[in-house]
Amino acid sequence: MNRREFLSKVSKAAILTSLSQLSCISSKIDRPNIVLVYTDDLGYGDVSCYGAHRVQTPNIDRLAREGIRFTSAYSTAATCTPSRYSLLTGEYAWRRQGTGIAPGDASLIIPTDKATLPRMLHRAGYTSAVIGKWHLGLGHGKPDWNGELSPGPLEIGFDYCFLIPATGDRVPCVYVENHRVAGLDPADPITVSFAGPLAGVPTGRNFPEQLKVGADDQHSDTIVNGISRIGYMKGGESARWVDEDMADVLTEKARSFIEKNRTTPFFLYFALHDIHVPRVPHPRFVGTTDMGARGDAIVQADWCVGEILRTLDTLNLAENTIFIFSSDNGPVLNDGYMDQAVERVGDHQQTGPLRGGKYSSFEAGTRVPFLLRWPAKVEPGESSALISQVDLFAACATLINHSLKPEEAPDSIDVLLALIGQDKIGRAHLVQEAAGGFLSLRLNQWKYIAPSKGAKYNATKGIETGRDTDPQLYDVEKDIGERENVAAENPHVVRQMQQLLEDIRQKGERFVKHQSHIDANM
Ligand code: NG6
Ligand code: CA
Repeated sequence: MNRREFLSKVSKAAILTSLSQLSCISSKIDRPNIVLVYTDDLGYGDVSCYGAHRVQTPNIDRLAREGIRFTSAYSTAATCTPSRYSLLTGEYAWRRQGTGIAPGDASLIIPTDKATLPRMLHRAGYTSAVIGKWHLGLGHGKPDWNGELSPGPLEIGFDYCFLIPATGDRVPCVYVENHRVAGLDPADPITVSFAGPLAGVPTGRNFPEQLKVGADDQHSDTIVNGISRIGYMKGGESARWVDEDMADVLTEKARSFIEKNRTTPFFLYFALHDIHVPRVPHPRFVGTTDMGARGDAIVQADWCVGEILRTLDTLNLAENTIFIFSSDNGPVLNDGYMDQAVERVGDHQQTGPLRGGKYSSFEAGTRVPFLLRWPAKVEPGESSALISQVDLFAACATLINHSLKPEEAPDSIDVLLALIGQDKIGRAHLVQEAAGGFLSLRLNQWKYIAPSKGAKYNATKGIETGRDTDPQLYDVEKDIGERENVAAENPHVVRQMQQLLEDIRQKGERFVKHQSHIDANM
């Protein structure tokens, strides 16, 4: 039975049974801990439980074995900032200006009075932390790297943060702990510039012989730890991170947060740097694959997952902890550094069977690995339910018995039953955002890509953008690789999807009538 037939057969009785099961679930559970390990740029085919064979990811695979492996789960966007914005607010990022890839000196993008997932959980008694990559801006105006970095995560509801402020490839290359740059010596203040070079500071452009890894022009500004970055910085020597130690530093912070908060319900948003560029894994992971730094960074990410699993086991917390593993967008091999990712990829399929990649409108931009383990409630298995990361907000609301107000999380659908394996359908539809804000829509077996101008292929990244001046329609159930555009044969489907996308632009997904049928007469 395909998705459409199934939907038409779902009876009222079945829905009622699910609802009563759910109320039974929420009455019996004591608020479970929630751990979200969010990898960066990890593709659908990059881990062994999704088909990779040139890299082994035993810890991530353990989550798949002991939990549910989702095959139709999506980030809301094909780049980092908008995906993270949606995850934390329950709102599609394209509704808000300024949510594209954030510059290294962006101010906080999430308004402090907005409903957020950590704030909702905080009100329900959770202690929450974001550890790792932030990339949602800090402060009002330009961040004051030598002073109070506020507002930031703590002003949108987190209780603790330890951050890579933007990305590993952007300055300033320092960690931020709560409101301050960690380990900063006031006698050696930080200067940051994205406008132009700083006098006396070597860049990759001028001193290529100082580099551990070659880079393209955009990544050829200030050299920190032998790696040139986007942007210029000076000072702050004692606070600078060492890329090779980043996974260890972040994992230790995550472990200690869990240990400290073992007796209260906690929400840990652990946003790994891996496998974003620059890929500079610790020497103990170098050479663990034959794919170069990108493969070795996947092994390192798997190690991070293993450490968190081990911590939960040791503290006897695993049983009532919801452990979610996913990625913020799809994969890219060449994202600015000459780290052999392209040369050594061989037959590894970072996108699995999907077309496109990071930045793209095609499926590989946003369809990502998604695993959920919750030993107390969830039977292991596999699910093709359609879910989006924007849904975690509404699902968590149900979990803690919070009813969403109309202005809260407008695009978040309560897919809790799908997440725990009791509903195989999930959402009826979802919107996908490619780099540049181009939108696509999934509905049943269909994927509609709205027409747009621009290059179809990004030669530097080696990725098909998915752009076309004609509408594109793919039947991703029969044609997961989006090879055959069937828009011309199905004009009524295209019309209906255009209309639905327009409706969703006007109002949040929660307020749009869920359409699970294509009307042949439209
Ligand atoms: C791009 C960078 C890329 C990466 C990306 C953000 C250039 C040419 N490319 O602008 O290297 O940093 O931003 O990636 O500057 S993301 O995963 O955080 O969205
Ligand atoms: Ca990313």
